[in-house]
Amino acid sequence: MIQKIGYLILLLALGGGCGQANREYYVKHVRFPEGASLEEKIDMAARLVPSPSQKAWQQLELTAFLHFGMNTFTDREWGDGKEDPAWFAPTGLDAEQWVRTLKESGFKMVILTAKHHDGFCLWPTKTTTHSVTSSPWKNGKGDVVRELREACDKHGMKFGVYLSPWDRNAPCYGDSPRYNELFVEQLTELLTNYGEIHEVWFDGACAEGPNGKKQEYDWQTFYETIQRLQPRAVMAIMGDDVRWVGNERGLGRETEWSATVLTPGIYARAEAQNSALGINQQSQDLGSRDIIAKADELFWYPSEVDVSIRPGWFYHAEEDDRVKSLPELADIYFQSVGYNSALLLNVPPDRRGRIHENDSARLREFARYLQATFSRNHIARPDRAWDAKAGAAREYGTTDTLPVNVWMVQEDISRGQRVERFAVEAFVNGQWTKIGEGTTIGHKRLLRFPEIAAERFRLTILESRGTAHIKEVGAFHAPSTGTLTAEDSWSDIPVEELRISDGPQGTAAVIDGDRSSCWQGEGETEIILDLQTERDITGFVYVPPIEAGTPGTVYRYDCLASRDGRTWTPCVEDGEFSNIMYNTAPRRVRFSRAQRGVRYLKFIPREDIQGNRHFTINELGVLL
Ligand code: FUL
Repeated sequence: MIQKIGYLILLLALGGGCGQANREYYVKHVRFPEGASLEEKIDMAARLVPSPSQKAWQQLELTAFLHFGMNTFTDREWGDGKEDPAWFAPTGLDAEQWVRTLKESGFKMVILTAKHHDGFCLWPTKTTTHSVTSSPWKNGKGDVVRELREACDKHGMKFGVYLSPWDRNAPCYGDSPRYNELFVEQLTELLTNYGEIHEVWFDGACAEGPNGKKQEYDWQTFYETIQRLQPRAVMAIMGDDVRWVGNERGLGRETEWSATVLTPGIYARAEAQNSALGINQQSQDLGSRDIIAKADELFWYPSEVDVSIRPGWFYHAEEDDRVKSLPELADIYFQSVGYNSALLLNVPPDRRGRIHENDSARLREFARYLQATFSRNHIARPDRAWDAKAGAAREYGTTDTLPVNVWMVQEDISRGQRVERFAVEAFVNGQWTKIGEGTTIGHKRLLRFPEIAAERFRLTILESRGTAHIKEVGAFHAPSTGTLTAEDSWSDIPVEELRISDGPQGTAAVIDGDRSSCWQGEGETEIILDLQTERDITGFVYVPPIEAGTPGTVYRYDCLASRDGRTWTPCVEDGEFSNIMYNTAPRRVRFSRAQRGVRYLKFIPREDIQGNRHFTINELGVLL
């Protein structure tokens, strides 16, 4: 049987007052003693915690899937393994462009389909000639896995591999022991020669081989190979670290328990146990009291939501206009990350070997949307830890009374997932008004509700499995996705409504809504935007040149606001666009205090990234 850290019981001496009868924590797995009462089971369930790798993985939240391979060139979703390796011919493969694009969009890890079901290997494996080695790409000397690894190292991105157990090319597939050996060899190459691997992704597809026999995978050995070579990697889907959410639509469960009764598919007992409970990966209830009452064991097995940005997993030119819209991506985010799941968003490189312009433009919008929403938490002291018993409530003050429409709450999952039901209220016009309620929390729960401006919020833990440990809360303002679809969405005030009140010649280029045109100038310069009417503003945006490291990219600056164009109030102290040399995403700067009744906004570049007074400004914008 598979032995794992999950079978260890971690004994933690906690300080008093946590309210649990027993202070043991169970890492990854707990088996209930025979005859345990529901109360005992629930108490144990509350003390089930993730392994360190699972916890680190849950904190990543955003991972990108890269489906790329033979299917990219055959226009198929599943190849049959009979493809000619000569068809694999990217014309300008640029793994760095993939990683840069994804990094700028907030992704923390990428997972590449090193081998899909067609058996074509994207690295020069010794196990088969059905690989890049037999393709014309780089005269057979190419290695996609290595190029991506290097790009990931350069840009500080974590790296994972998808290796399909189902192989429609390998002649020994179906001859179980022989194919298992080949598969372990492939796994060994990937986990030995490419540095640290953070996630190993196996789907469960399984079929008959050319001999007509159904392949039986040796999960135990696959598992041990990963443990031996990459002990910190999580094993996903056909693994016991990360659970498939159950659909490819980007839709998590509103009630999502990481502590679940679903036995991972790699365990021999999985089928019998799961069918006895009447559950599978699609079931809605995988962790309620009712289902725990019937179960013998529980797993920390958090959910991953995999979905493609396009209709297919692989690139198809005919889908260039069917890239998911910003509202769709925003919904996916709230229904995955916001539902205690990690989001694995697929962005398939095209036949050049680049992320297509339509996908990268959409990813930039998505990143701007997330940045606009989450860069400003309106709660004062949001990370005050709180040990909450069922029925307990805590009030949170705000930093301002600007409208918000998103509530965030996180449990300290290193002390278990416990909250079963909670409510959020806002104090408006002298009374508490309920703005939302939810069930589970776990690593993160986001609630959306109509805009509300309040001085205080109140979180009530209505039901919990013992004392819940609330780690952090937040109140945010998500802009309307409808207004963010255009490339000019770096400014909350449409650029057409802005004017240049004063500035050197050519400064109109900074409000023309076109990122490719810019203003360039030398020395002491002031650019004054006229908002045309008095507005309450919360920040401004500087859009630098697209190319990283362009001389003139502003590094130090001042920004001042005025009602009349004569008296100026500084909005930012020692303005500095940190790290702008390497990250050229538009800089959205939020002021420490909202500025009321602003008609004019003055931007003064002081120094560029090379210490010179030569400046390039592509666009400026205003944040409301
Ligand atoms: C499935 C595969 O069959 C699809 O082609 C895709 O790779 C998806 C993520 O996993 O099992």
